[in-house]
Amino acid sequence: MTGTHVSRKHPRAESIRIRERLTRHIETGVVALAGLIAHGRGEAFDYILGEKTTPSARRAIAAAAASLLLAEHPVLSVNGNVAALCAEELVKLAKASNAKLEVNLFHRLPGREAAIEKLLRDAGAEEVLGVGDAASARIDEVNSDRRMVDPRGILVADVVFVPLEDGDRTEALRRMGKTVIAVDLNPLSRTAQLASITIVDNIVRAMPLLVSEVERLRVRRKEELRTVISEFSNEDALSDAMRRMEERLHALAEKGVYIELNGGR
Ligand code: PTJ
Repeated sequence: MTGTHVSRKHPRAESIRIRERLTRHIETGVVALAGLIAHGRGEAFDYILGEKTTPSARRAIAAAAASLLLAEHPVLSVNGNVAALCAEELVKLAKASNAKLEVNLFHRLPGREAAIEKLLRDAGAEEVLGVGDAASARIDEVNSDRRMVDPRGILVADVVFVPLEDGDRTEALRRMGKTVIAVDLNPLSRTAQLASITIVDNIVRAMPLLVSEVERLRVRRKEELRTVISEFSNEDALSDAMRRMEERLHALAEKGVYIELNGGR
């Protein structure tokens, strides 16, 4: 895999570093080509959002942490993009919330599941569900390879974490009575709209915050966790995200040019 050639002084160094990580993982088979397109869509929304975690996303993170902690069978569904960007955080989250990690792909191409499993094991995972024949159960309502699930994982889960998801499965999982936690920078996506809890934030910012929140709430009584969840409204969270984008664009439009020649962004 090739290394980076971008100077740290580049005003968009972090964004380029993330892109490079994804493109490197095209070579390893972890990331699907469509994953690059998906990332580009996410980046565009992040640009409008201001590339910061909003107070409303923090409330969604708290509700997500409480749901994972109250779950009997929490499962973290892992796709190529999320594995490439956050393997270590996924393992930390699984350990902190006692959740299982399951590889579940939209594009189940030869070798991809094994490549993702390796990445997760290298990051410290002891068990990875959903690889190869282990994904022997089917959710018939799902119209993609994502219908293949592990009978020890997503099939029996009561809470499923589905970062960077395509809408079809979220709807099917909700219909099955499961709590679905999504991370999606696009508040208009079907996933964002249909999930029980949507964290409108970049996965690279949201994951460390979610791990810390699970660690912080772990010692709380179940009653307190239930209150955190009942005080959260996904409708309000999505409205907040859209309002934030609208207000930011409005403020920037008033200014016109907002990038200065001497280094401002
Ligand atoms: O690895 P696979 O085969 O399971 O495929 C994974 C992708 C992501 C390609 C697949 O699930 C897909 O096609 O997803 P979509 O339908 O493009 O949806 C992905 C959503 O994630 C979009 O709404 C993007 O805005 C959002 N997104 C992309 N990058 C990020 C993001 N949200 C948060 N953080 C990101 N870094």
